[in-house]
Amino acid sequence: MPSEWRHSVCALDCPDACSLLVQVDSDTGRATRLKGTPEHPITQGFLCAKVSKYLDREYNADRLLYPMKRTGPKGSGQFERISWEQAIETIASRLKAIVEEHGSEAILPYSYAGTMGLLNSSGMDRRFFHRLGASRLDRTICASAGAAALMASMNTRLGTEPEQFPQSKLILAWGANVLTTNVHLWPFIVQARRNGARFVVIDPIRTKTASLADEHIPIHPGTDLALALGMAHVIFRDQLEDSEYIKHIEDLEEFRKVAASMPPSLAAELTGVPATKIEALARELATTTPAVIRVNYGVQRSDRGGRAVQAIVSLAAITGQFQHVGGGVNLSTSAGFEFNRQALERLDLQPHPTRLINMTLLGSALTELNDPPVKAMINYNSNPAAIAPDQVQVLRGLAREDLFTVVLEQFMTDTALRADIVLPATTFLEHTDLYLAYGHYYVQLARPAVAAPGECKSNVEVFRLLAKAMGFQDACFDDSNDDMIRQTLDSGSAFLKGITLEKLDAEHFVRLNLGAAVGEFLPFREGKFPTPHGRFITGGAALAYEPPVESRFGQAASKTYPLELISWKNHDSMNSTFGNRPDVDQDTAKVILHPVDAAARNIADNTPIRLFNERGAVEAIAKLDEKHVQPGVVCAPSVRWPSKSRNGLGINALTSQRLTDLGQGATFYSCLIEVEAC
Ligand SMILES: Nc1nc2c(c(=O)[nH]1)N[C@H]1C(S)=C(S)[C@@H](COP(=O)(O)OP(=O)(O)OC[C@H]3O[C@@H](n4cnc5c(=O)[nH]c(N)nc54)[C@H](O)[C@@H]3O)O[C@H]1N2
Ligand SMILES: Nc1nc2c(c(=O)[nH]1)N[C@H]1C(S)=C(S)[C@@H](COP(=O)(O)OP(=O)(O)OC[C@H]3O[C@@H](n4cnc5c(=O)[nH]c(N)nc54)[C@H](O)[C@@H]3O)O[C@H]1N2
Ligand code: SF4
Ligand SMILES: [Mo]
Repeated sequence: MPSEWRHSVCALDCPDACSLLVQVDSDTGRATRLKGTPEHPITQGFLCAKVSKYLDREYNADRLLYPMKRTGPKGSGQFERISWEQAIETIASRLKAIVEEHGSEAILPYSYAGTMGLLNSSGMDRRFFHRLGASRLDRTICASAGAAALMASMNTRLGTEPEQFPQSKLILAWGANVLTTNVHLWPFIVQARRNGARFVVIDPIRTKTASLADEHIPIHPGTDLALALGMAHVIFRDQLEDSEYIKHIEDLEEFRKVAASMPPSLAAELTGVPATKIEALARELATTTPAVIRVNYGVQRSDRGGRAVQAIVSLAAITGQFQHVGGGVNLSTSAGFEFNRQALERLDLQPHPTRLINMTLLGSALTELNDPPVKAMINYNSNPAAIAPDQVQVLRGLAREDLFTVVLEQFMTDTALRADIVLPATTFLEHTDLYLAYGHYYVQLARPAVAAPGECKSNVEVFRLLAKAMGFQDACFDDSNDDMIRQTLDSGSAFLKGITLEKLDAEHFVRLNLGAAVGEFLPFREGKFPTPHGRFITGGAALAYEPPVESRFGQAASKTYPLELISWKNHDSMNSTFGNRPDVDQDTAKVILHPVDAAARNIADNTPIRLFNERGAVEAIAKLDEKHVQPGVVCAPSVRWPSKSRNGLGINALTSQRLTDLGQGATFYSCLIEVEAC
């Protein structure tokens, strides 16, 4: 049968932002195969396990195909099909009535990175909500602590190019499960190891990444700040800092002082990492060039997570690693994409300044907020019923009969199940979008590779329709996708010079103009941080260590809830996306316990257990494994669909709305629980 290969871009929330090739049957227009683009320097022709199977999701019988309205009680799953005209008209008239009675800030958008495409995640939607004067959403659920840390220290978020990793002699994966969450970095690490690099993983869990490393250093959850300070202590004590490069540090003396208060013996007590190991790792980092730290978001999902990231980045600064190709730190590359956000998002359309609501605090926002209360929530690119912390409270909020909830979705998620109006959404294979990446420096464009099924519409189209129905006359609501892409690329930034829509259409992916050849981008070689004085800021006294509230040494430590829960990323899915798949469900139903903790509770392998604390309880199947976790730590592959869980609640029934020290982020990985057989 005749077929052709079309280009696309994986839109999932992943640093790799892969370039895809979609084989499409010319007769039927149906996609028949997916593969990674061989020529893309990061994708290198392969896809991760979950997206290799994406066509199962694309053509799944459970895809939402038509607009629907609720006919039974909230959450009952009783819906009837309606037309798009009816749906848009119902939404617009409800929103108008809410604005009239409670003011526009009673309307809350809720979205995250279900798609990373700019037009569909921060384009027409932002214009619509800004023009409406809705509350703004502070998008803190994932990366805000780490992002705030980079901003505090460097006032930008640039990271070592993946292409430089083969030159490294020491690679630290610090709270980074590379093989699961960032698999396209792996081949570069393999190359580095062939060239003699040592690969060390710092992680409370013995992940697959950790088990394949030269060394795995297990650490107590949330204690990375203490480890980083302990290492800095050794480096300063033994005068191993880079005496030239430290001139580029603004608050060096303050950093010395705070490090002096964390001798390796104390760091060892707090982190569970032996003092000899802390000494050795510190010396290795200081005396190996180039060394690179791949720190990932695992580190910052804890009370002290922001400052931990700042202290880790400071280690790279005092050891001068930013000077060398193959050195430095990689948390995110996103600041390289200096798009014209103002033109894309149009904050200026706001009729008046509006309040900011932290998405991590959704449970409180829906149940406690007043003046005005949230009366309407429009949800897209996110599944808060599964992914937001303090799930019992979130579900209580979503159950409010007086809350008008609209959900734009591809599947009947737990959030969609609780909607008043459900709108069927396109997938990334079906719409146009522009992509940045947070794990590399290539801008990408995707055009629809296949037709949208049923009556699915893109978020851009839906918000365009809603704007019209609300009577918004502004010309920006008539912009085509291409208009929006042109506006976004037109920022005057040197990094984007020459990168046009036409070029992207012809080439699909284009490297940013970083002013350096591939693999040679060293923005901080001579300091020159974009901070007020051009110097790096460690944070100094603000880095003083305190244990996370919910941890073995924290304020909330108790005999009632003695176990530390980490609900990390599942290898085979993407947050709650793919939650529709039965096989994902079986994998995520298992929770890993250390045999010592299990024995103390009479829990046998492969038996049902109940995990609980004062916020909620979750049922799962115990998997005993003395290799994966240390005693005292419980590990749950994170967010499954609550409706598919044993007792209708997911792991986030246990996590709290406590926020991080920087960036007001979520503290998913600082969570105390107890476990019992059931
Ligand atoms: N397969 C897959 N890939 C994904 C995702 C997914 O759900 N599945 N999600 C995507 C998203 S949204 C994101 S944000 C990224 C996240 O990517 P990562 O940050 O790499 O993923 P996490 O699993 O959150 O955390 C990484 C590691 O940190 C460890 N960790 C937890 N607490 C601590 C701690 O206190 N200290 C240290 N040192 N380590 C700790 C965890 O055990 C885990 O192995 O991955 C993206 N990629
Ligand atoms: N316990 C625990 N909780 C966590 C985490 C954890 O590790 N542990 N991780 C946290 C992190 S890092 C993150 S980023 C969040 C992720 O939270 P979310 O951003 O909510 O991610 P997903 O669960 O993947 O849900 C994305 C939804 O968007 C939908 N979608 C995809 N593309 C489109 C589109 O084009 N249009 C529309 N309308 N919908 C679309 C998908 O069908 C999917 O249901 O979860 C957080 N929650
Ligand atoms: S999820 Fe990540 S690794 Fe998998 S195809 Fe998408 S961008 Fe690539
Ligand atoms: Mo995330």
